[in-house]
Amino acid sequence: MDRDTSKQLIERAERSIPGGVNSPVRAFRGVGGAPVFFVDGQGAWLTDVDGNRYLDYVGSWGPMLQGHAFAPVVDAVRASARRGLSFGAPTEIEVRMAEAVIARVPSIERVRMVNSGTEAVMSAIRLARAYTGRDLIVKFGGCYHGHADALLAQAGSGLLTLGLPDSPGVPADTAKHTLTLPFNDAAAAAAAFDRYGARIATVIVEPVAGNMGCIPPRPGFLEALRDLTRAAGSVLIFDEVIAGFRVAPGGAQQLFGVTPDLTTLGKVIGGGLPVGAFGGKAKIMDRIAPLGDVYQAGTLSGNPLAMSAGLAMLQSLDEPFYRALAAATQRLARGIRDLAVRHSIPLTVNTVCGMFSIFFTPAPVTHFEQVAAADVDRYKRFFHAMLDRGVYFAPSAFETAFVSGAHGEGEIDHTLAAVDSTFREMAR
Ligand code: KE4
Repeated sequence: MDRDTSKQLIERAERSIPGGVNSPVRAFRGVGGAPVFFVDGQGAWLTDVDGNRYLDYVGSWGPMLQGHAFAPVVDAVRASARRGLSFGAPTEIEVRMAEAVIARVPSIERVRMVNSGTEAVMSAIRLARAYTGRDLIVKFGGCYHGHADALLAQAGSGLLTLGLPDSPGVPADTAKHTLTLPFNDAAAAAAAFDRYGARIATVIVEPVAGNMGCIPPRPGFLEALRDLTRAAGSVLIFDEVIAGFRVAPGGAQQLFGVTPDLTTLGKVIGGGLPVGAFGGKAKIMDRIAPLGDVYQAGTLSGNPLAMSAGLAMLQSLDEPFYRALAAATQRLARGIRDLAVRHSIPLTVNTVCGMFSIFFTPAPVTHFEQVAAADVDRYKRFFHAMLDRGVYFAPSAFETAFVSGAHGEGEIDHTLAAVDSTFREMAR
């Protein structure tokens, strides 16, 4: 495939944007080669600046649950834009959007709109610390919650040693309030509460991990976090920026039947426009300004244009949609597993409704150490071979692939034919 225009564009972009991209993962550093510049998306398909077409499994990292240029969203945005884009004042559509979120997510009684998942998480953490009067937060290795300082902390030297900065610019004084534990390890969480319980403000978890590839919660893990936080008076935050509205109408908390105190949302909720949200029990959320004393604000939070996109997206999602999404994803995963056996390529495919990941390892993948043991070089070969066959997976072995409502039988067949050809090449 000729991608010369993309190659020219990244060289030009690097002269004005750090790394030539506005978010690091887009730079293809995880797979090598030059990133592809896209110019158009329709349904499950993308077209790059050289006119090449690709079947898209990135979906803008999750938002494009109904595929690209989804007509109800595009039409809603057009109609809204004609009446002005943002007023910095209350609008009725913000109320309708809040009501739509509350109607869908079991634990949310009050919700505040923001402009990104990072902002949602940053705000929820501040609220949980204020509500409990505590500073310590618990997160899990391999989970990503945006780039707020408090969440850019890595595990200390020992399992229960407090955090170290995970990026320059994050003060040690900030990172030391963050404890990072192994995902899916209820015993480690219990040990942390034994040692720090009364100091723990909140536990934040991706109820379905999506930032180390797709990893479902082990049976009992989320329930253990719910019991531990309730007993210690800590706030349980489900970061559903990926899982929210993707794995079930009410997100992972509905799918797995565990109710958090706060939930953070993003991606799907904006239908492709910049929207994040945090919400939960009224007794906690009512601490947020101006009703309460915990400050949080945003110039474009809840702007009518983004709300029109998000509301049109949410209104398009019903039970039959999720059944079809899960069925398409399962058919694709079964096909990939069968082809891997035919071509003697050891791999594991994890799926949760419309999200899946391929790990080039024969072992089950339930936590980060097993992800790290997978063959990343094989993923890189897979990525580029599929890209050359017109199928666009995440340019990183540590991300999740997304199926959309626009991935029909033909798209799944096209993908499996490309996988067959790719595995045949890889097996040589
Ligand atoms: P944003 O600030 O990027 O909107 O959201 C941060 C965030 C929070 N929580 C979870 C569970 C997330 O997955 C994310 C963002 N996800 C990454 C990749 N999975 C977005 C892609 C990127 O960083 O460019």
